[in-house]
Amino acid sequence: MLYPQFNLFRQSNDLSGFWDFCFDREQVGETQGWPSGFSHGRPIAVPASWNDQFEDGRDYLGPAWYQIRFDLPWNWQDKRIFVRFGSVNYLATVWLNGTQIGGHEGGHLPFEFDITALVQPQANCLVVRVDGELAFDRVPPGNVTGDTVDFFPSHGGNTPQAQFDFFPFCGIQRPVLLYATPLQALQDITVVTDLVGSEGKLRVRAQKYDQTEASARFSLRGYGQDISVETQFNGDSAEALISVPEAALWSPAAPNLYELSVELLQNGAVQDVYSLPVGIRTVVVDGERLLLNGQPIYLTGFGRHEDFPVVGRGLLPPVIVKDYALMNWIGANSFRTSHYPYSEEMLALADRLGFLVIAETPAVGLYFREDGLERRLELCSQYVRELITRDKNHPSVIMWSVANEPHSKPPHAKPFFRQLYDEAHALDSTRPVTLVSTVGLAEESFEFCDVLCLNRYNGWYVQSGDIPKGLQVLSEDLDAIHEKYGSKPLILAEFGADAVSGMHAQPPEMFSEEYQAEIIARTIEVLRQKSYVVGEHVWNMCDFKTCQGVGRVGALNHKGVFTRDRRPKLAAHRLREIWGAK
Ligand code: GCB
Repeated sequence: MLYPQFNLFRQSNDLSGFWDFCFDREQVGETQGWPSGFSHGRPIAVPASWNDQFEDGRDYLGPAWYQIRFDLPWNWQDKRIFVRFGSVNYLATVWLNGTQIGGHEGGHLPFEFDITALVQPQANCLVVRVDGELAFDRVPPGNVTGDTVDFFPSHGGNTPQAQFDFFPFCGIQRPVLLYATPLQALQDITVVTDLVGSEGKLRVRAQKYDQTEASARFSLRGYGQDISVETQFNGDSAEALISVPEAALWSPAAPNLYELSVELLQNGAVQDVYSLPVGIRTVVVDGERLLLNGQPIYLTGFGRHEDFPVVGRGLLPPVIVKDYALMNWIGANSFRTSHYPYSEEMLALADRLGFLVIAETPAVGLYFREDGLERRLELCSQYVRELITRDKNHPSVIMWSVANEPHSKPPHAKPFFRQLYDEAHALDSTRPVTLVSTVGLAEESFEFCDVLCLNRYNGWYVQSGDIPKGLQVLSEDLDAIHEKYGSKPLILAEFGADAVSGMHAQPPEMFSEEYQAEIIARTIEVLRQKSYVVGEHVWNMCDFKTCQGVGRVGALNHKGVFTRDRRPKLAAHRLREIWGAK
C-alpha cells in the first residue's frame, strides 16, 4: 500500500482541520439520515482522539459521527481519486454524498476507497460513523465478562473496561488524505534487500491497477550511483533485480537511504511515477544472536505508546520529532510499537534517523475462550496482513510481533499463533517473527518464534519492594526459558516500575524515582551477563493514559522514564549514563 505522494503525476490533499462532529448515544444516526449529512455538529479537530476534546466524551466510546465538505482541486479531471484514512479507532463506516462506500475494522491501520465514480467537482459531503466500543470479539478486546480473564490493574473493574493497560482512545486519529493518481497508475511497490559481499541486491516488484501492456523503469540513485533497469509488466506486476556495487548500508549508526523511483511507461511515455527511500540492510537470526548486516546488534530502548495530553492517540508531528530527540539523547537505538502499529509518519522518521523497530499488531490482551475465538483469529490475521502490506518497505522495521501478552495457556493458543506466524512469514520471509509473552516457560508458541520477547516485572508486581530477590528470580527464569526453547535470541521487551514524578525516597521505595532508577539499572546488569539476551526495552518511555482503576494513580501508568509531557525522571538520567549518548 503506497502512502500518497505529491509529484508531477500524483497529488494529495490533506483533509485535516475542524470537522463537524456529534455523539450518537441513542444510535439514531442512520435512521435520521445522518449519512447524507447532518446539521447539528460541533467542531472537532481531525486528526485526534475525541475523548479529551470534550468533557462529555472522556469515557464515551461511540458511536459518533464526523462530517466534512470538500471540493476537488480544479485539475483533478481524468484522475483516479481516493480517500485514505491513516487510522480510525475502532470501527469505521464511510459515506460519500449519501452513498456508503465501505468500512473498516481495527484502529491502527490505514484503509482507502476509490471514489472516482462518486466524487463531484464541488460540494462533496464525507461522513464517517465511528464506533470504538469495547467487545469480547474485537481485537483488542474489552468488556469481557466471566471469570476466564482477570486483568490485574483493574482489581474489580476499570473504566472503561479495556482488556489492556492503555486508554482506548477513539476517533479519526491519523490524517484523512484525498489523493489523485493517473488513470494508469502504480498500485504497490515491494522492495527486498540483500547483501552479497559488499554488493547490495535489491529485488523490486511494482504492481499496477490493470493488466494493460506497459513497462516499468526502476531507478536507484544516491551515494554516487544512478542505476536504471527497465522491464515489461507481466499482467499487473513487473519485477527487477538491481545490483549496487559497494552499497552504502542502512544501520542506526549510518541510516543511508537511496532513492528508488519507479516509472510506469506506455509506448515509451511516462504515465505515473512513485519514489520511495530504500535502505539496504539484512536482518538475520543466527543461533542466539541477532545480526544486522552480518554484525550482532543489541537493542536499547523502550516499549512506548502513541499518547499525549489532549490529542490522545492523534498524530502530532512535533511530539514525534521530540520523542526521537529524547531517544537519541538517552542512547536508545530501538523501540517496539507496543501495542499496535504506529503512524506511517513515525516509521518514515525511524528510517531517516536510524532507529530499529519491532512492529507489533494490535493483538493485545488476547484470550482463548471459545466464544468469539474464530472472529478474533480472523481479525488478527487481517492485522498481520495489513501491517506487513503497509510497513514492508521500511528498513527500520526489523521484526514483526504478532501479539503482546496473550493469555496463552489454553490449548488453542498455540495453533492460533502458528497460523499468524506462518502468515507473517509467507508475506515476508526476510524478517524474524516474534510474540511478546508474559507467561514465559508456558508460552508454547516460543517453540516456533524466531526471537523470544519476554515481559517481566520482578521487583515490582512480583517480589514487590525487594529488588535483589526479584532479580535473582528473573535471572533463573531467563535461563530456564533459554534452556527450554533452545538457542534463540531473547529480548526483555518490558521491565521497570512506576515512579510518580517528584516522589523521592532514600533508601529507594516503590513509586519513588529512586526505586525506578535502581530497578532498571540493576535489571540491565543481569541482562548483560547473558549471552543470549540481545535487547533491553524499558517499559515505558513516557507515562501514559490508562483507564481508571485502583492500580493506576490519576489514570496514568507511571512507568515512563519521562513524564507524559516529556520531562526526564531520575531513571532517564541513569539510563543515559548506561546507554551512553550517541
Ligand atoms: C505489561 C503490559 C503493558 C502494561 C505493563 C504494566 O506487561 O504489556 O501493556 O502497561 O505490563 O505497566 O503493567
